[in-house]
Amino acid sequence: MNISKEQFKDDYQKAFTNMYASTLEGGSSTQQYTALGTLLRSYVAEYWRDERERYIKEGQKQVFYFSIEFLPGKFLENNANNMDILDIVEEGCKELGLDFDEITAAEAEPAIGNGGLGRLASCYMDAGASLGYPLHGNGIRYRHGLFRQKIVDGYQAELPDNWLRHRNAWEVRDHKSSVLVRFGGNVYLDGFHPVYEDTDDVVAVAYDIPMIGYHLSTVNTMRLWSAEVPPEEEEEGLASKEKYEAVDEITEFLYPDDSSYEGKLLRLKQEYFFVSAGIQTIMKSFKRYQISPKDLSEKIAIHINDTHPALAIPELMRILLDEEKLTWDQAWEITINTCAYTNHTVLREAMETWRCDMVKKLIPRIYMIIEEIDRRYVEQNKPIYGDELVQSTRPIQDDYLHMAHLAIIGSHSVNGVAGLHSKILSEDVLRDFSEMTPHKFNNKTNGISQRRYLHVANPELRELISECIGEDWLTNPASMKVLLAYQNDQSVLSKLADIKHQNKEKLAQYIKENNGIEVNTDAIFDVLIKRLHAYKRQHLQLLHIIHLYFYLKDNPQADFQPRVFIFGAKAAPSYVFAKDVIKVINEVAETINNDPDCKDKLQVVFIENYGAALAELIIPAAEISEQISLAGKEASGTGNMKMMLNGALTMGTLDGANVEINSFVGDENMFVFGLRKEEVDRYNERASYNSKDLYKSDAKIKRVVDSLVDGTFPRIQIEGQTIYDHLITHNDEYYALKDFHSFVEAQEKAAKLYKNKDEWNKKSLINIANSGPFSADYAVQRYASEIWIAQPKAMRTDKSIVTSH
Ligand code: 475
Repeated sequence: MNISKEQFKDDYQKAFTNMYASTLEGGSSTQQYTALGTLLRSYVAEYWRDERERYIKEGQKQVFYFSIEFLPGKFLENNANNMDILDIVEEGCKELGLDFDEITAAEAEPAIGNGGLGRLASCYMDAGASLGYPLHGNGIRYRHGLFRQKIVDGYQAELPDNWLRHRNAWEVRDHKSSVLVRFGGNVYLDGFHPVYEDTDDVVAVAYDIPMIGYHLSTVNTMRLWSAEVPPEEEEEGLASKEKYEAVDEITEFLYPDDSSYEGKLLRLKQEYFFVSAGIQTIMKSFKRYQISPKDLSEKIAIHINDTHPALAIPELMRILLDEEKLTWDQAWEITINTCAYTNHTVLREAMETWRCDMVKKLIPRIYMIIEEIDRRYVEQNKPIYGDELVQSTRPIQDDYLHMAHLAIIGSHSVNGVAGLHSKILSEDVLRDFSEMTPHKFNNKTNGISQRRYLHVANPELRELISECIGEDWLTNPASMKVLLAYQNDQSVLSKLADIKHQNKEKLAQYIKENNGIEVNTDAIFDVLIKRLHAYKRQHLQLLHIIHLYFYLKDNPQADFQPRVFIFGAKAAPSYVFAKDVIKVINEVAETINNDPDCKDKLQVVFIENYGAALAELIIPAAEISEQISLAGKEASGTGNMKMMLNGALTMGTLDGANVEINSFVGDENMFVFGLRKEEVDRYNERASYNSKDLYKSDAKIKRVVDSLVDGTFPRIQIEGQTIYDHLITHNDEYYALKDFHSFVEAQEKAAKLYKNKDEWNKKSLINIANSGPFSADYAVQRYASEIWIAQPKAMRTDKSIVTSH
């Protein structure tokens, strides 16, 4: 958008005074942020409204991305960047005597997602709007996001995250779009008409956040629902204290489990709540514009992000049957053609199943419909596919509802999130389904926002790339490949190294302030940031660090490549192994960081409260990107793409999207180690891996593992035993010991390479140049053209929008 700096400054001062009846300079940084966010939102408000109306007027197909989690990260800088006014805002603030960094720091991060799944949804929102697709989010406005992590005595402590304390400058409460969601009670059919008795009603209130595309291509909506007591009940004094509490609870907090699942009633309530609100709203708007429900699948697509929103399928059926009075067959065909499902994990513990009696009691009409889906599924498919296949794939089995089965049966598309993952789905985890309906199965490798993770997070690198290859790559990331022409250009490589060094300095400053550790910024910054989970194998890195520590103790004079190991990870509060790994990392860090033999050579830092905001500080400083899950377990990973984009070299197994990264950059530009997926399968099939034997016969491994329990790290308590037991007593489920030597070797190779700065920088540049295909823009285009069958709008050529300012 076009706005002068003077105009902006004037607007900002006025906006502040309107809001707080005081002067901008005297405000707190939180107030300054809130006024600024509100002002920027007001700049796009009319355009946002116009775009919503245009979508309806033009009858363009709309896509609704249903996700129980989003992880948008902070909005301010990203939105200003997409509005092309980041410079003006930054300079304007400076001229007004304000500290822009403090203002951005004051923004509370909406931690309404756990990790990869939620962040992916937000990258897709950004890409959708940037490309001009009508792609809207539908989710939950949790009043408390994921807990804040504090490290106390080396242990993780969980504190509440009250991110809405100072209100959210970007959201608009739209109470007129409220809908009623019904729980409980009795339902019976009067003919074909359902009669509800004694239901417990909840109002879903919409909070809309603008999703602002790059160069303001379009503004879409992320709609988050909040639960409230129905106003009628309130006005007539019918709502008890218990009712208020029960309603409040629905959107009170986000379940803090990543890639795992617990069959809690409240979670099921959350799932139906946001799905029902979203589907009802979509259908209502159709009625308003007199679109026939029979045309539904030509006008909208509903995307089911993992199984959590799979109740969208029976909810859509409910409305088509009970309210639109379609026949079952008509409704079912429309539903399948409208819905598509993405799977994000193959871990057994993450597969949702619900006890049928629970579903029946909470949402009786929906359960009736699911039973009918199940009955017809068996009836229609048994004669074609035989009993065995049908029994293994039906939604209801042994009194449990299998959400993935429901999602697959009720969708026209099922996709995994990286090549290997999609292959595992169709050949193994979901093989029976893919045998029956192979046409539904496809792959959509994940993508990331290069705008957030490069343009905004690493502006110096963005500049350098543009200096070299012009600006085309900003909207056409694949053309970053042109950078390859500079792989031997010493001046470019040395600028690249300088930028990395500056980013390391910035991170080092943060570490100094928050951890009290002065890290050596000439050392390799080796980064492992992601949720803590045994399959992601943070404990393998821990074993590696202990190995290096022993090496340094044994050889204090050795020529050792200095390294700073950086961890960031939250553990689910009830996940004992994960929490114990955090404690042990912190205690190993304590010992190593205080040992003079390790000074400036080996340092270990655990950054507290890792999340979307900190990622933007850490990723630009990363030199080694650790992606060390056991092959076959990590569906895709997206941190791997973000760090590659910022010039880190991947240290990885051939898992998830590492496989694709490897196919782009080749073995010589990353460090591949560890068992291949087929090898893991073979060990598992034959049960031929015995970690205890390996431990006993391998002195190096034994020494490292023993150090967890023998007092080498004096402040480790029982937590060392937990890891020891996992590795030795319980046979090392994720093959950390089996992969240990291969990992150490790859790490030695990296250390050696780092000594040759030119070579390292060249490989870093090659990684950046090859990261274009991982842009979320391409991923969204593939979803749009192959699954949603949706078109982007014709792009405007001018970049101005009209505001009343
Ligand atoms: C994968 N979360 C990454 C990322 O596709 C992948 C599951 C159950 C309950 C709560 N959260 C979950 C996930 O399964 C999840 O985050 N999966 C992740 O999705 C995006 O890149 O490999 O682990």
